[in-house]
Amino acid sequence: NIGPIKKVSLRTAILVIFIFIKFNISLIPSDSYCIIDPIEEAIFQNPDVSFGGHSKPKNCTALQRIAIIIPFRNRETHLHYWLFYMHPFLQKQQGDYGIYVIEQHGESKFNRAKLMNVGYAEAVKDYDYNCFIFSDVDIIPLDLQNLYRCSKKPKHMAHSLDKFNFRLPYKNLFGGIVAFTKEHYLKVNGFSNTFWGWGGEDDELFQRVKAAGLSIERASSNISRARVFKHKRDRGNERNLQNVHMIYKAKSRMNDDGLSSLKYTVISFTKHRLYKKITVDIGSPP
Ligand code: BGN
Repeated sequence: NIGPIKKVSLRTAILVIFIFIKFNISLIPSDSYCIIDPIEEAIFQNPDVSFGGHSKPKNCTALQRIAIIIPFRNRETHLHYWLFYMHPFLQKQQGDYGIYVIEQHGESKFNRAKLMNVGYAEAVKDYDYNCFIFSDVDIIPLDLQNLYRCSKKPKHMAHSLDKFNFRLPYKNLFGGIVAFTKEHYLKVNGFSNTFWGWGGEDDELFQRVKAAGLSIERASSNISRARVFKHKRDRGNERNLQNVHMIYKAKSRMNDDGLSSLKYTVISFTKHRLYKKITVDIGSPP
């Protein structure tokens, strides 16, 4: 049996709680817990990453020195989320790694594969890397057991994607994230430089691997589960079906089209807190 005063204060308390919930009012100042931009949070949470985006284990010497190459244009938000998620992930894996964001300058059609080659060429000048991981900016691994390392064979690291219901859509898929030792990347002469627009360059790389007498490996599909950030098709990266005919000519083309024929001009090379960004002019389709 509660008295009339207690009844009134109980009603007031319920009313106040109702108003707070209804109008989304909080007593905590909003910017004390909101992430305004994940890059700020990523910088704050990764003090051990050196300026320019390099990190290595403190108490041991890693056998692999890993360059992570990300082809890029107009995807700042994705990059910030990628860095936010991946720096802690790579440090937990005790990687000796550096992040290279290779930005295509200008408006001509996007050439993902050529940007990968530029990333390789620039990274080897920067540090004694012996492993190269070529990754899209919008793919995040979901399992820490998916090791960002090179193997004895070129490795496909993104074959179990949420956008394909975690199934391999076709047997030869070799897109998203792949890892090559220096020796193997040189052996296949890198990617082709001639795939402008979306699609096929990864299929052609798979054919290069085969033509070089190598085969690929994949981790078990539950370990390599990965998430792809949703996005619309980028302007300047429309599907290019003219590329299709080149895929199966990889064997005859690979010695003349790739690292050995790579030409580009560096527009800028900027060290950011958590990565290096190299903006390059890679020309335009013929
Ligand atoms: C394929 C693309 C790949 C891409 C995968 C997954 C082509 C070549 C013409 C058939 N291949 O269709 O580049 O990684 O889809 O999205 O477009």
